Amino acid sequence: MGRLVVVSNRIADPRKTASGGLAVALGQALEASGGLWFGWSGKVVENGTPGEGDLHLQQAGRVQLATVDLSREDHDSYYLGYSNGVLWPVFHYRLDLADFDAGYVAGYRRVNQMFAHKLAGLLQPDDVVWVHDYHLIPLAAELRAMGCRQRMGFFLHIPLPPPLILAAVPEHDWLIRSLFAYDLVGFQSEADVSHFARYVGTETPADVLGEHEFRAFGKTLRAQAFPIGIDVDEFLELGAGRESQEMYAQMRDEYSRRRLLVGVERMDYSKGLPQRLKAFRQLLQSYPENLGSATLIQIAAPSRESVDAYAALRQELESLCGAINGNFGELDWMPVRYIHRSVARKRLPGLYRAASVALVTPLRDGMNLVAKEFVAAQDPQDPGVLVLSRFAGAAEQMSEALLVNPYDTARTAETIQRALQMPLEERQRRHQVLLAQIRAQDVHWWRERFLASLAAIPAP
Ligand code: ADQ
Repeated sequence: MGRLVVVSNRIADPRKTASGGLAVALGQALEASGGLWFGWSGKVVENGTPGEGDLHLQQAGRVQLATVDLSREDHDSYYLGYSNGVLWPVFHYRLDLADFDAGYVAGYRRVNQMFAHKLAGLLQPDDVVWVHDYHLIPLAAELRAMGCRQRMGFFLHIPLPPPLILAAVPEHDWLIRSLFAYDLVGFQSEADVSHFARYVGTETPADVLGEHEFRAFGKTLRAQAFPIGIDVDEFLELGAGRESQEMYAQMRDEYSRRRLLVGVERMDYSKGLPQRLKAFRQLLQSYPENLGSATLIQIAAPSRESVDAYAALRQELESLCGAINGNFGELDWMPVRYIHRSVARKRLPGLYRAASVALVTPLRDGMNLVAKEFVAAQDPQDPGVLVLSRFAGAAEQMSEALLVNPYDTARTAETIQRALQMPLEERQRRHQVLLAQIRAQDVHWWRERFLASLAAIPAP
């Protein structure tokens, strides 16, 4: 196989631990092939010309990093507008939050064209191109239009909704047609693959050639589930580090007389935060033995704050947390500690390990890596319990977690109570199965399976 070229909206320097498991895993593959990582620089040029941006090249070991600046107008239409104001909500089944402003798609297309143009000049004939996520769906089609014949794969990190939800996007046929410019399209879960197959079966003239093969628009496409994992060893190493140990000791100390529950995410309406807080409130009401004891640490890192729906969510959360603390709190006990900041990655394993229960209850999630990180961080002798939404992609693999419907407040509260009461033996047994599972299907397995499938497809 030739050089690997990874394209994603944001790129990360794979040598920095702050970047996380995905960057490390992709970085390793790039190192091995002496590859190229291409994406937006993160810089917005006020008064810049739409469709134009400077290209920056930088060497990081054997990996070349190539980034492009965006003009304000491009950033607002491609990134905030179409990617995060249309595709993100619709793909998470939230048609009510989508803003189908016609100007956004023009910017989305323009930036994909510009990226394709800049990238085409850097490609070598035997490169293998791996494009990531919803920001870049039409990239391969633009590259093909410029004559690029390299093997190209696409991985969608977020869910693909059922056909009739997808069809609400005015440009849905263009988006799916664009996917046929790739040779391989990867989804997080079998549910996503089945939505794709149903969409293609009902909305396009495609022939289904086999379980994972579709032919339409003069092109054959393979579409399959590749559930993403974490780098378990990297996470264990972080857990053994000083920062994580300190975090653990500090939490254990401070909460020695309490039961700790933890939630960690980006502040996003897909993560089910208000529903979770309501379930926690119900827990305190229905099972008063938790009063003065159960403490939920909810970390919600700021995210996409200039998109309107996010500001409304923040207000709702702050008022819910305030009401729970006001109604149930005591001078020496606050039921919810809500923190609107991110936690340093090096400290995360210590926080997870100090918790008796993790609440990972998104309304929809492509995969959800926090669920897997929580399992990796536990002490196998005395592990915490994972309460996981059945609507996270991770639920397909992690059936030994306690699965919940986050919309069902009463049953979720009941399940949290069950998690808090679970006997040691059952906790150990469930943890052992979950750990073996996330180890077997880790981020390296994910990357190798995707790239092997892509390599197995005959070059176009
Ligand atoms: P995200 O929606 O960002 O990712 P997730 O997979 O849960 O969701 O988290 C990604 C990483 O961010 C994890 O490593 C986690 O530890 C870290 N993180 C999240 N909140 C944090 C916080 N407050 N402080 C510090 N670190 C935090 C998208 C999709 C997911 C999919 C991933 C990967 O939405 O469904 O699992 O991509 O494909």
